[in-house]
Amino acid sequence: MFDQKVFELIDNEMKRQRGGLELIPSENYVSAQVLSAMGSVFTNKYSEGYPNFSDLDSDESMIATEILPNHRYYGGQTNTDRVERLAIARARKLFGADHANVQPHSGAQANNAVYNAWLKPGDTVLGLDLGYGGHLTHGAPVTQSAQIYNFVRYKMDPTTGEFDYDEIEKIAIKEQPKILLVGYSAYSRIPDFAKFAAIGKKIPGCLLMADMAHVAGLIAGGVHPNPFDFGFHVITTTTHKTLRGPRGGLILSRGVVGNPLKKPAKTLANIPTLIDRSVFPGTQGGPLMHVIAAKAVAFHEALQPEFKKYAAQIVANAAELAEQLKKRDFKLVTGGTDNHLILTDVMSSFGVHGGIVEEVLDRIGLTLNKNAIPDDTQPPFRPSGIRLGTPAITTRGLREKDMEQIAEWMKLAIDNRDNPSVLEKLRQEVQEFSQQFPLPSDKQGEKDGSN
Ligand code: DSN
Repeated sequence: MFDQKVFELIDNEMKRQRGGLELIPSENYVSAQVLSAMGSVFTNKYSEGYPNFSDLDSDESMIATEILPNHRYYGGQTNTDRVERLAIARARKLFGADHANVQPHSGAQANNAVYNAWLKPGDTVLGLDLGYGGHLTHGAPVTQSAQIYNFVRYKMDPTTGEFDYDEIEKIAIKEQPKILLVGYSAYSRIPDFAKFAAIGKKIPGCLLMADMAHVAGLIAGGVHPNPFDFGFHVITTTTHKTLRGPRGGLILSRGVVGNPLKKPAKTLANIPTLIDRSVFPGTQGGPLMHVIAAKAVAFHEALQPEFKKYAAQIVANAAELAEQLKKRDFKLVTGGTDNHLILTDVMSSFGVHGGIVEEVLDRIGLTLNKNAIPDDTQPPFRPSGIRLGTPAITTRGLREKDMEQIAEWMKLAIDNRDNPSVLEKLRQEVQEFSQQFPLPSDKQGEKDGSN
Protein backbone atom coordinates (compact mmCIF):
# COMPACT_ATOMS: atom_id res chain seq x y z
CA MET A 1 0.00 0.00 0.00
CA PHE A 2 1.34 3.43 -0.93
CA ASP A 3 2.55 5.30 2.16
CA GLN A 4 0.85 8.57 1.39
CA LYS A 5 1.71 10.18 4.72
CA VAL A 6 5.46 9.82 4.45
CA PHE A 7 5.64 10.66 0.75
CA GLU A 8 3.49 13.71 1.26
CA LEU A 9 5.94 14.86 3.91
CA ILE A 10 8.84 14.29 1.51
CA ASP A 11 7.00 16.33 -1.07
CA ASN A 12 6.30 19.10 1.43
CA GLU A 13 9.94 19.18 2.46
CA MET A 14 10.95 19.49 -1.19
CA LYS A 15 8.59 22.46 -1.57
CA ARG A 16 9.97 24.04 1.62
CA GLN A 17 13.50 23.70 0.31
CA ARG A 18 12.58 25.08 -3.13
CA GLY A 19 10.62 28.02 -1.74
CA GLY A 20 13.17 29.32 0.78
CA LEU A 21 16.90 29.87 1.26
CA GLU A 22 19.05 27.64 3.44
CA LEU A 23 21.47 29.70 5.51
CA ILE A 24 22.36 27.09 8.15
CA PRO A 25 26.13 26.86 7.56
CA SER A 26 26.23 23.10 8.14
CA GLU A 27 23.62 22.27 5.51
CA ASN A 28 23.76 21.99 1.74
CA TYR A 29 21.84 20.72 -1.28
CA VAL A 30 23.24 17.51 -2.82
CA SER A 31 23.32 16.64 -6.50
CA ALA A 32 20.87 14.25 -8.15
CA GLN A 33 23.64 11.66 -8.41
CA VAL A 34 24.38 11.80 -4.67
CA LEU A 35 20.65 11.44 -3.93
CA SER A 36 20.32 8.57 -6.33
CA ALA A 37 23.31 6.66 -4.92
CA MET A 38 21.90 7.12 -1.41
CA GLY A 39 18.53 5.75 -2.45
CA SER A 40 20.09 2.73 -4.18
CA VAL A 41 19.99 -1.05 -3.61
CA PHE A 42 23.28 -0.85 -1.69
CA THR A 43 20.96 -0.17 1.27
CA ASN A 44 20.07 -3.88 1.17
CA LYS A 45 23.60 -5.12 1.85
CA TYR A 46 25.52 -6.06 5.00
CA SER A 47 29.29 -5.61 4.68
CA GLU A 48 30.94 -5.83 8.10
CA GLY A 49 34.69 -5.58 7.76
CA TYR A 50 36.78 -3.84 5.15
CA PRO A 51 37.74 -4.30 1.53
CA ASN A 52 41.35 -4.94 0.59
CA PHE A 53 43.44 -1.76 0.92
CA SER A 54 46.06 -2.60 -1.73
CA ASP A 55 46.64 -0.61 -4.94
CA LEU A 56 44.38 2.31 -4.04
CA ASP A 57 46.52 4.59 -6.19
CA SER A 58 45.53 2.58 -9.27
CA ASP A 59 43.46 3.95 -12.07
CA GLU A 60 39.78 4.28 -11.07
CA SER A 61 38.53 2.03 -13.86
CA MET A 62 40.72 -0.72 -12.42
CA ILE A 63 39.40 -0.13 -8.87
CA ALA A 64 35.84 -0.25 -10.19
CA THR A 65 36.29 -3.62 -11.89
CA GLU A 66 39.03 -5.65 -10.18
CA ILE A 67 38.22 -8.78 -8.21
CA LEU A 68 40.04 -9.08 -4.88
CA PRO A 69 39.74 -11.73 -2.16
CA ASN A 70 36.76 -11.10 0.15
CA HIS A 71 38.00 -10.01 3.61
CA ARG A 72 34.54 -9.33 5.05
CA TYR A 73 32.25 -11.36 7.28
CA TYR A 74 29.47 -11.91 4.70
CA GLY A 75 29.40 -13.06 1.08
CA GLY A 76 28.24 -11.09 -1.95
CA GLN A 77 30.77 -8.26 -1.62
CA THR A 78 31.95 -7.82 -5.22
CA ASN A 79 30.26 -4.47 -5.74
CA THR A 80 30.42 -3.20 -2.15
CA ASP A 81 34.19 -3.78 -2.10
CA ARG A 82 34.62 -1.84 -5.31
CA VAL A 83 32.45 1.07 -4.27
CA GLU A 84 34.11 1.37 -0.85
CA ARG A 85 37.55 1.19 -2.46
CA LEU A 86 36.55 3.99 -4.86
CA ALA A 87 35.34 6.09 -1.91
CA ILE A 88 38.60 5.49 0.00
CA ALA A 89 40.81 6.21 -3.01
CA ARG A 90 38.97 9.45 -3.78
CA ALA A 91 38.96 10.66 -0.16
CA ARG A 92 42.73 10.06 0.14
CA LYS A 93 43.34 12.04 -3.02
CA LEU A 94 41.04 14.88 -2.02
CA PHE A 95 42.74 15.49 1.34
CA GLY A 96 46.28 14.17 0.80
CA ALA A 97 45.73 11.42 3.39
CA ASP A 98 47.52 8.07 3.68
CA HIS A 99 44.27 6.42 4.67
CA ALA A 100 40.54 7.07 4.79
CA ASN A 101 37.89 5.28 6.80
CA VAL A 102 34.61 6.00 5.01
CA GLN A 103 32.40 3.94 7.34
CA PRO A 104 31.52 6.31 10.25
CA HIS A 105 27.78 6.87 10.24
CA SER A 106 28.20 10.47 11.39
CA GLY A 107 30.69 13.06 12.59
CA ALA A 108 30.02 12.11 16.21
CA GLN A 109 30.76 8.44 15.44
CA ALA A 110 33.95 9.50 13.68
CA ASN A 111 35.16 11.52 16.68
CA ASN A 112 34.25 8.79 19.15
CA ALA A 113 36.07 6.20 17.05
CA VAL A 114 39.27 8.29 17.15
CA TYR A 115 39.02 8.71 20.94
CA ASN A 116 38.46 4.97 21.32
CA ALA A 117 41.42 4.23 19.02
CA TRP A 118 43.96 6.33 20.91
CA LEU A 119 42.78 6.78 24.51
CA LYS A 120 42.30 4.73 27.64
CA PRO A 121 39.42 5.65 29.95
CA GLY A 122 40.47 8.65 32.02
CA ASP A 123 42.98 9.99 29.45
CA THR A 124 42.92 13.72 28.76
CA VAL A 125 41.69 15.46 25.60
CA LEU A 126 42.08 19.22 25.12
CA GLY A 127 39.33 20.68 22.91
CA LEU A 128 37.26 23.81 22.39
CA ASP A 129 34.39 24.49 24.80
CA LEU A 130 30.91 24.10 23.25
CA GLY A 131 29.85 27.55 24.44
CA TYR A 132 32.76 29.11 22.51
CA GLY A 133 32.08 27.39 19.18
CA GLY A 134 33.24 23.82 19.93
CA HIS A 135 31.13 20.74 19.28
CA LEU A 136 29.17 18.50 21.64
CA THR A 137 31.56 15.62 20.96
CA HIS A 138 34.54 17.73 22.03
CA GLY A 139 33.75 17.01 25.65
CA ALA A 140 30.40 18.56 26.52
CA PRO A 141 29.57 17.02 29.92
CA VAL A 142 26.25 15.60 28.63
CA THR A 143 28.00 13.27 26.14
CA GLN A 144 29.00 9.65 26.63
CA SER A 145 32.64 10.36 25.76
CA ALA A 146 32.81 12.96 28.54
CA GLN A 147 31.92 10.18 31.01
CA ILE A 148 34.78 8.04 29.71
CA TYR A 149 37.62 10.50 29.10
CA ASN A 150 38.88 13.59 30.88
CA PHE A 151 38.05 16.52 28.61
CA VAL A 152 39.71 19.82 29.39
CA ARG A 153 38.27 22.62 27.34
CA TYR A 154 39.86 25.83 26.15
CA LYS A 155 37.88 28.98 25.41
CA MET A 156 38.12 31.76 22.87
CA ASP A 157 39.60 35.09 23.87
CA PRO A 158 36.35 36.95 24.74
CA THR A 159 37.67 40.29 23.50
CA THR A 160 38.56 39.10 19.99
CA GLY A 161 36.42 35.94 19.76
CA GLU A 162 39.55 34.15 18.45
CA PHE A 163 41.84 31.35 19.68
CA ASP A 164 44.23 32.36 22.47
CA TYR A 165 47.31 30.27 21.62
CA ASP A 166 49.35 31.27 24.70
CA GLU A 167 46.51 30.18 26.95
CA ILE A 168 46.05 26.92 25.02
CA GLU A 169 49.77 26.18 25.35
CA LYS A 170 49.68 26.85 29.09
CA ILE A 171 46.74 24.47 29.56
CA ALA A 172 48.37 21.82 27.34
CA ILE A 173 51.67 21.89 29.27
CA LYS A 174 49.79 21.58 32.56
CA GLU A 175 47.28 18.90 31.48
CA GLN A 176 49.51 16.82 29.12
CA PRO A 177 46.61 15.77 26.83
CA LYS A 178 46.81 12.56 24.78
CA ILE A 179 44.78 14.37 22.07
CA LEU A 180 44.96 18.03 21.14
CA LEU A 181 41.76 18.72 19.21
CA VAL A 182 41.09 21.66 16.91
CA GLY A 183 37.57 21.89 15.59
CA TYR A 184 34.50 24.04 15.79
CA SER A 185 30.93 24.54 14.67
CA ALA A 186 30.73 28.29 15.08
CA TYR A 187 34.09 29.89 14.28
CA SER A 188 34.41 32.28 11.36
CA ARG A 189 38.20 32.57 11.11
CA ILE A 190 41.04 30.26 10.11
CA PRO A 191 42.98 28.61 12.94
CA ASP A 192 46.77 28.78 12.99
CA PHE A 193 47.37 25.04 12.55
CA ALA A 194 51.16 25.54 12.77
CA LYS A 195 50.76 26.99 16.28
CA PHE A 196 48.49 24.15 17.36
CA ALA A 197 50.95 21.60 15.94
CA ALA A 198 53.87 23.25 17.74
CA ILE A 199 51.96 23.01 21.03
CA GLY A 200 51.00 19.36 20.42
CA LYS A 201 54.59 18.42 19.60
CA LYS A 202 55.69 19.59 23.06
CA ILE A 203 53.51 16.86 24.63
CA PRO A 204 54.88 13.29 24.38
CA GLY A 205 52.44 10.90 22.66
CA CYS A 206 49.95 13.66 21.83
CA LEU A 207 47.76 12.97 18.79
CA LEU A 208 46.98 16.07 16.72
CA MET A 209 43.37 15.80 15.66
CA ALA A 210 41.39 18.29 13.54
CA ASP A 211 37.61 18.06 13.35
CA MET A 212 37.11 19.87 10.05
CA ALA A 213 33.42 19.04 9.59
CA HIS A 214 32.48 22.62 8.80
CA VAL A 215 35.30 23.46 6.42
CA ALA A 216 36.13 20.11 4.75
CA GLY A 217 34.71 21.33 1.43
CA LEU A 218 36.82 24.48 1.65
CA ILE A 219 39.94 22.37 2.29
CA ALA A 220 39.02 20.04 -0.59
CA GLY A 221 38.44 23.10 -2.78
CA GLY A 222 41.84 24.58 -1.90
CA VAL A 223 40.59 27.75 -0.19
CA HIS A 224 41.37 26.74 3.40
CA PRO A 225 44.61 25.31 4.84
CA ASN A 226 44.82 21.54 5.27
CA PRO A 227 45.87 20.47 8.81
CA PHE A 228 47.90 17.58 7.32
CA ASP A 229 50.28 20.18 5.86
CA PHE A 230 51.18 21.18 9.42
CA GLY A 231 51.81 17.71 10.84
CA PHE A 232 48.33 16.75 12.08
CA HIS A 233 47.81 12.99 12.39
CA VAL A 234 44.03 12.76 11.98
CA ILE A 235 41.22 14.74 10.37
CA THR A 236 37.60 13.88 11.09
CA THR A 237 34.72 15.37 9.18
CA THR A 238 31.14 14.96 8.20
CA THR A 239 30.49 14.58 4.49
CA HIS A 240 27.36 16.70 4.15
CA LYS A 241 28.33 20.27 5.02
CA THR A 242 30.65 22.25 2.71
CA LEU A 243 31.69 18.89 1.20
CA ARG A 244 28.14 18.54 -0.19
CA GLY A 245 27.77 14.78 0.10
CA PRO A 246 25.34 12.51 1.94
CA ARG A 247 24.93 12.81 5.71
CA GLY A 248 27.78 10.80 7.21
CA GLY A 249 31.26 10.77 8.71
CA LEU A 250 34.82 10.29 7.46
CA ILE A 251 38.19 9.78 9.18
CA LEU A 252 41.38 10.66 7.33
CA SER A 253 44.78 9.79 8.72
CA ARG A 254 48.49 9.89 8.11
CA GLY A 255 50.60 6.83 8.95
CA VAL A 256 51.17 3.24 7.90
CA VAL A 257 48.15 1.46 6.45
CA GLY A 258 48.01 -2.05 7.93
CA ASN A 259 45.80 -5.10 7.98
CA PRO A 260 42.77 -4.30 10.18
CA LEU A 261 42.46 -7.98 11.14
CA LYS A 262 45.74 -7.74 13.10
CA LYS A 263 46.01 -5.67 16.28
CA PRO A 264 48.91 -3.24 15.83
CA ALA A 265 51.10 -1.63 18.52
CA LYS A 266 49.63 1.62 19.85
CA THR A 267 51.93 4.05 18.05
CA LEU A 268 51.23 7.24 16.10
CA ALA A 269 52.54 5.51 12.96
CA ASN A 270 49.86 2.82 13.32
CA ILE A 271 47.00 5.28 13.74
CA PRO A 272 45.28 4.33 10.41
CA THR A 273 44.89 0.70 11.52
CA LEU A 274 44.04 1.61 15.12
CA ILE A 275 41.23 3.75 13.72
CA ASP A 276 39.97 1.05 11.35
CA ARG A 277 39.72 -1.42 14.25
CA SER A 278 38.05 1.21 16.38
CA VAL A 279 35.35 1.95 13.77
CA PHE A 280 34.69 -1.74 13.13
CA PRO A 281 34.34 -3.75 15.30
CA GLY A 282 35.16 -1.21 18.04
CA THR A 283 32.23 1.20 17.82
CA GLN A 284 30.09 0.28 14.79
CA GLY A 285 28.60 -2.78 13.13
CA GLY A 286 27.57 -2.89 9.47
CA PRO A 287 28.58 0.05 7.29
CA LEU A 288 25.84 1.90 5.40
CA MET A 289 26.89 0.94 1.88
CA HIS A 290 24.32 3.16 0.13
CA VAL A 291 25.76 6.14 2.02
CA ILE A 292 29.31 5.03 1.20
CA ALA A 293 28.31 4.88 -2.50
CA ALA A 294 26.94 8.42 -2.19
CA LYS A 295 30.14 9.54 -0.41
CA ALA A 296 32.13 8.15 -3.36
CA VAL A 297 29.98 10.21 -5.76
CA ALA A 298 30.39 13.36 -3.66
CA PHE A 299 34.19 12.90 -3.49
CA HIS A 300 34.25 12.50 -7.27
CA GLU A 301 32.32 15.77 -7.60
CA ALA A 302 34.70 17.49 -5.18
CA LEU A 303 37.69 16.35 -7.25
CA GLN A 304 36.39 18.23 -10.32
CA PRO A 305 37.79 21.68 -11.18
CA GLU A 306 34.31 23.27 -10.73
CA PHE A 307 34.41 22.38 -7.05
CA LYS A 308 37.36 24.73 -6.55
CA LYS A 309 35.26 27.54 -8.02
CA TYR A 310 32.36 26.54 -5.78
CA ALA A 311 34.55 26.65 -2.65
CA ALA A 312 35.97 30.07 -3.58
CA GLN A 313 32.45 31.37 -4.23
CA ILE A 314 31.24 30.19 -0.79
CA VAL A 315 33.95 32.31 0.84
CA ALA A 316 33.35 35.32 -1.44
CA ASN A 317 29.61 35.19 -0.74
CA ALA A 318 30.16 34.94 3.03
CA ALA A 319 32.55 37.92 3.00
CA GLU A 320 30.02 40.03 1.09
CA LEU A 321 27.11 38.92 3.28
CA ALA A 322 29.16 39.88 6.36
CA GLU A 323 29.78 43.35 4.90
CA GLN A 324 26.11 43.83 4.04
CA LEU A 325 25.05 42.77 7.54
CA LYS A 326 27.55 45.16 9.14
CA LYS A 327 26.14 48.00 7.03
CA ARG A 328 22.79 47.21 8.66
CA ASP A 329 24.18 47.35 12.21
CA PHE A 330 24.62 43.61 12.82
CA LYS A 331 27.57 43.16 15.23
CA LEU A 332 29.65 40.21 14.06
CA VAL A 333 31.72 38.03 16.40
CA THR A 334 35.40 38.44 15.31
CA GLY A 335 34.22 41.38 13.18
CA GLY A 336 33.74 39.33 10.01
CA THR A 337 34.53 36.01 8.37
CA ASP A 338 37.30 34.20 6.49
CA ASN A 339 35.32 31.05 5.82
CA HIS A 340 31.70 30.07 5.07
CA LEU A 341 30.19 31.14 8.39
CA ILE A 342 29.03 34.26 10.22
CA LEU A 343 28.18 34.53 13.91
CA THR A 344 26.32 37.67 14.87
CA ASP A 345 25.34 39.01 18.27
CA VAL A 346 21.73 40.02 17.67
CA MET A 347 21.17 40.72 21.36
CA SER A 348 23.68 43.54 21.48
CA SER A 349 22.83 44.64 17.92
CA PHE A 350 19.05 44.83 18.27
CA GLY A 351 18.13 43.83 21.83
CA VAL A 352 16.50 40.59 20.67
CA HIS A 353 17.69 37.04 21.37
CA GLY A 354 18.68 34.50 18.72
CA GLY A 355 15.65 32.27 19.28
CA ILE A 356 13.29 35.03 18.20
CA VAL A 357 15.40 35.92 15.18
CA GLU A 358 15.56 32.25 14.12
CA GLU A 359 11.77 32.02 14.36
CA VAL A 360 10.99 35.27 12.58
CA LEU A 361 13.37 34.47 9.71
CA ASP A 362 11.92 30.98 9.42
CA ARG A 363 8.54 32.62 8.86
CA ILE A 364 9.83 34.46 5.80
CA GLY A 365 11.70 31.44 4.37
CA LEU A 366 15.26 32.19 5.52
CA THR A 367 16.51 29.27 7.61
CA LEU A 368 19.37 29.75 10.08
CA ASN A 369 19.97 28.89 13.73
CA LYS A 370 20.20 30.55 17.11
CA ASN A 371 23.67 30.19 18.60
CA ALA A 372 25.64 31.09 21.70
CA ILE A 373 28.38 33.69 21.32
CA PRO A 374 31.65 33.59 23.34
CA ASP A 375 31.01 34.34 27.02
CA ASP A 376 27.25 34.35 26.41
CA THR A 377 25.21 35.26 29.46
CA GLN A 378 21.97 34.09 27.84
CA PRO A 379 20.61 30.49 28.21
CA PRO A 380 20.95 27.98 25.29
CA PHE A 381 17.37 28.34 24.00
CA ARG A 382 17.59 32.13 24.09
CA PRO A 383 21.23 32.75 23.18
CA SER A 384 22.57 36.14 22.11
CA GLY A 385 23.54 35.08 18.63
CA ILE A 386 22.53 33.62 15.31
CA ARG A 387 24.77 31.58 13.03
CA LEU A 388 24.47 31.63 9.25
CA GLY A 389 26.52 30.73 6.22
CA THR A 390 26.71 30.45 2.46
CA PRO A 391 27.45 26.82 1.37
CA ALA A 392 23.85 25.98 0.42
CA ILE A 393 22.90 29.27 -1.23
CA THR A 394 26.14 29.14 -3.23
CA THR A 395 25.19 25.68 -4.50
CA ARG A 396 21.83 27.14 -5.44
CA GLY A 397 23.64 29.68 -7.66
CA LEU A 398 23.54 32.89 -5.58
CA ARG A 399 26.47 35.25 -6.04
CA GLU A 400 27.89 38.33 -4.23
CA LYS A 401 25.30 40.61 -5.83
CA ASP A 402 22.51 38.66 -4.08
CA MET A 403 23.91 39.09 -0.56
CA GLU A 404 22.64 42.64 -0.14
CA GLN A 405 19.08 41.41 -0.66
CA ILE A 406 19.46 38.68 1.98
CA ALA A 407 20.90 41.13 4.54
CA GLU A 408 18.10 43.56 3.78
CA TRP A 409 15.40 40.90 4.28
CA MET A 410 17.00 39.89 7.57
CA LYS A 411 17.05 43.46 8.89
CA LEU A 412 13.49 44.17 7.73
CA ALA A 413 12.20 40.96 9.31
CA ILE A 414 13.87 41.74 12.66
CA ASP A 415 12.61 45.33 12.63
CA ASN A 416 9.07 44.17 11.74
CA ARG A 417 9.01 41.04 13.86
CA ASP A 418 5.65 41.99 15.36
CA ASN A 419 4.08 43.01 12.05
CA PRO A 420 2.49 39.95 10.34
CA SER A 421 1.59 41.75 7.10
CA VAL A 422 5.18 42.93 6.50
CA LEU A 423 6.45 39.42 7.31
CA GLU A 424 3.97 37.92 4.85
CA LYS A 425 5.12 40.33 2.12
CA LEU A 426 8.77 39.40 2.82
CA ARG A 427 7.85 35.68 2.71
CA GLN A 428 6.39 36.13 -0.76
CA GLU A 429 9.46 38.02 -1.95
CA VAL A 430 11.80 35.33 -0.62
CA GLN A 431 9.69 32.63 -2.26
CA GLU A 432 9.63 34.34 -5.66
CA PHE A 433 13.35 34.97 -5.50
CA SER A 434 14.18 31.39 -4.42
CA GLN A 435 12.20 29.86 -7.23
CA GLN A 436 14.61 31.39 -9.74
CA PHE A 437 17.29 29.09 -8.28
CA PRO A 438 16.31 25.40 -8.68
CA LEU A 439 17.74 22.77 -6.33
CA PRO A 440 20.60 20.93 -8.06
CA SER A 441 18.55 17.72 -7.93
CA ASP A 442 15.75 19.47 -9.87
CA LYS A 443 17.97 20.38 -12.80
CA GLN A 444 17.49 18.52 -16.07
CA GLY A 445 20.38 16.25 -16.98
CA GLU A 446 21.94 16.25 -13.47
CA LYS A 447 21.28 12.59 -12.86
CA ASP A 448 22.95 11.27 -15.98
CA GLY A 449 25.69 13.89 -15.90
CA SER A 450 24.66 15.31 -19.28
CA ASN A 451 24.45 18.93 -18.19
N1 DSN B 1 25.01 20.11 13.95
C1 DSN B 1 26.24 20.51 13.33
C2 DSN B 1 26.28 21.98 13.05
O1 DSN B 1 25.25 22.50 12.73
O2 DSN B 1 27.32 22.59 13.13
C3 DSN B 1 27.44 20.06 14.06
O3 DSN B 1 27.35 18.71 14.28
